[in-house]
Amino acid sequence: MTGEQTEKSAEQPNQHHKPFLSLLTQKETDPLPSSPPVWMMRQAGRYLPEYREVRKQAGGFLNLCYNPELAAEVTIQPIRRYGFDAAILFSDILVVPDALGQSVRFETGEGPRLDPLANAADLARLDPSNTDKIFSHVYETVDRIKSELPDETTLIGFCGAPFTVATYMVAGRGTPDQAPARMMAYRDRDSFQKLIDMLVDTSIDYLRGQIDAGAEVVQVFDSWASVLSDDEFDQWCLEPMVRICNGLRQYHPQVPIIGFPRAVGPLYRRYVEKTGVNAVGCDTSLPLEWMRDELQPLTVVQGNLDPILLLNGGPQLEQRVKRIIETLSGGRHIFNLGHGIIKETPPEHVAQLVEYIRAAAG
Ligand code: 1CP
Repeated sequence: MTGEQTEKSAEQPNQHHKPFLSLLTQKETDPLPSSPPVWMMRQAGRYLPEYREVRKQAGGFLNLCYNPELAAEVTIQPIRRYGFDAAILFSDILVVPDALGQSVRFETGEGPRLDPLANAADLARLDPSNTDKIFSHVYETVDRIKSELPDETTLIGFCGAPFTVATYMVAGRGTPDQAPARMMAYRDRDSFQKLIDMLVDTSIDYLRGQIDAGAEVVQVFDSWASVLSDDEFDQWCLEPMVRICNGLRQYHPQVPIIGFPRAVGPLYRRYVEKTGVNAVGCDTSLPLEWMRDELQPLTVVQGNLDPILLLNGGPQLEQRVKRIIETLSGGRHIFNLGHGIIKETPPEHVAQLVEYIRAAAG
């Protein structure tokens, strides 16, 4: 055995027990698993009665995010129920602005609220030097999850991509088209660039901390990338993601990175080529044949079942699961939704989905 092989097996114990991690780290020519590994975006959440129970106990949503015992519990709930191949850390992308000093509130029945960032003076009040006070709760959660998770389950850490996080920081809330951040990017390019740069550096630190605490894969959510023109996409989404990937790989070259530039259509290809992400999250609108022909030769594809179809259930769900698996089974594929699970989804539909996936692959 060569020195290199010895080192690799010492670094990655149990990897052969972890179908999700194996798929992300194997060579393109290695044999494929008999069925695609599966997990679901927002798999821990309000559609599960056991989540709602813990959420009540925790008080506010951020209290849940910063309580390692409870956050670990809700992370593991969907694994117990469904045996997904991966668990995703329970937290939120808005922990980052909270850690930078732009405090975040979640009001009941409404989305997140922050004091909007309007100009250079607001930006100057952010403090990137003191984020560990908040991040350490998350790292403790990761450590706890790791000790409680079954050996075969991979733990995913995550953060929001700089542009998506910036849209909430500038508007102070979710909006239908995230116009406030797009306006700031045109009107005060220097300030917006400073904000993105701060988020790039903080995201690298934060993901690095999650990996040091035990995350085995990371996903970067760019849920709002699709509101930008192609040139703006290059500047605010692509280039920052290249810096995050390069920055992280300096410390953790072996840890797979999944990018999710939601709904960017043909720009997906450029994103994969330029960032070198180990897998790409595909939204529901991306044609399966296009994913197969344009993306799968370059990277692992993840997706892309319509969350509304999962909410609906029934024979159409089964047919679509079959078609997704048949179309993508010639290459590397992780089964997932095209976006987060909807909170009204009956938990039985999710159990059925997992059955369909395993049956479709035979
Ligand atoms: O009341 C509650 O319990 C709050 C609902 C909730 C949950 C369950 C929020 C508020 N965040 C989360 C958890 C969460 N958020 C996870 C946990 C892990 C898992 O997937 O199981 C993750 C990965 C996120 C990521 C996230 N938060 C994104 C990116 C992914 C996506 O869905 O596009 C975004 C945009 C957010 C912001 C956010 N947090 C919460 C809400 C309701 C929103 C959207 C706000 C809006 O745009 O109006």
